[in-house]
Amino acid sequence: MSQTTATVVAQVSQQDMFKHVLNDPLLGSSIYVNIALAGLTLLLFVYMARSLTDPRAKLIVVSVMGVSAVSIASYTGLASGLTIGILEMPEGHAMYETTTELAHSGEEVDGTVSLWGRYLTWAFSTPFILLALGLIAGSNLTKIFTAIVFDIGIMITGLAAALTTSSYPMRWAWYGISVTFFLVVVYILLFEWPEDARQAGTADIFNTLKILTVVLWFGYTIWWALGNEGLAVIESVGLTSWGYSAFDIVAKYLFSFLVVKYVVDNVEKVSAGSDYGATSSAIPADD
Ligand code: RET
Repeated sequence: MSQTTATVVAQVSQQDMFKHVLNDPLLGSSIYVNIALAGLTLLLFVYMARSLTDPRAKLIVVSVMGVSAVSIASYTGLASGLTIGILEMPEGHAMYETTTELAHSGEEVDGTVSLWGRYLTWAFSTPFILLALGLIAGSNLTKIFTAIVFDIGIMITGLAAALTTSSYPMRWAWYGISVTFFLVVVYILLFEWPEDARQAGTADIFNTLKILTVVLWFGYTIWWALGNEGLAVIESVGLTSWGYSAFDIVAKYLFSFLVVKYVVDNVEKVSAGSDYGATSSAIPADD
C-alpha cells in the first residue's frame, strides 16, 4: 500500500461533535438556548393550565406541552453529539470537498456539519402542533390523521434529503417529495380546518395560529434550501442552525403559549363535556 495522500481523514467521534458544539459560540448558543426555553415553557404551561379540569381542554394543552418536551430531547441530542455529524456532500453540492475546523481542537476534517437530529425529532414534535390545531378547529379524526401522516412524511423525507450523500440530484429528489407532502398539510390548514373552525366558533384563534404556522413552516422549507445542506447560500452552520432555532422559538413556544392562553380563557369553546375521551359511555355489560 502506498501512502499517496497527505490529507489526514480523521474519524469524527461523538465526543468531537459534543466538544465542537460546546466550543462554537454561534452553533452552541443556537442549541443550548433552546434547551433552556423548552424547559421554561414547559413549566410555564403547567402553571398556566394548573386549574383546568375539562378533559378536552387538557388534551390540547398536553398536546402542545408535548412539543416542548420533544424539543428538550431534540436539542439534547444535538448538544450531546448523538444526532449531529460531519457529512461529505456529493459532487455538485456547494459544500463538495469542503472541510470543517473542529472548534475545540483546530483539526480540519472533510465535510460539513449536519444537524440531522432536528429533522428526525420534528417527526415527533410537529404532530403535536397539528393535533392541537385540529382539535381547536374541531376537526374530525380523518382530517387530523391525514395531516399528521403527511407531516411525519415531510420530516422523514426531509431527514433523507439531509443524509443522502450518494448523489446531489437525489438530495433534491427527497426534498421534492418532502415539499409535496408539505403541500398536503398546507391544503388542510388553509382549506379544510378554517371551515371546521368557523363551525366550532374558534375561527378567530384558529386563523391567527394558521397564519403563524403556514408562514413559519414555509420559512423552514426555504431555510433548508438556503442553508449549508441545500444551496449553501448561507454557508455557516451556526447561522443555518440559528435560523431554525429562531423559527422554533416562534413556531413552538409562541404558538404553544397562544394555544394554552386561549384554551384557559375559552374552556367552553373547546370543551366537549366532562366525559370527553372516557370509555364509560359504552353500554355496561350485564353482570
Ligand atoms: C424540510 C426540508 C425538506 C422540505 C420541507 C421541510 C419542512 C420542514 C418543516 C418543519 C417544521 C418544523 C417545526 C418544528 C417545531 O418543532 C424538512 C426543512 C418541506 C415544515 C414546526
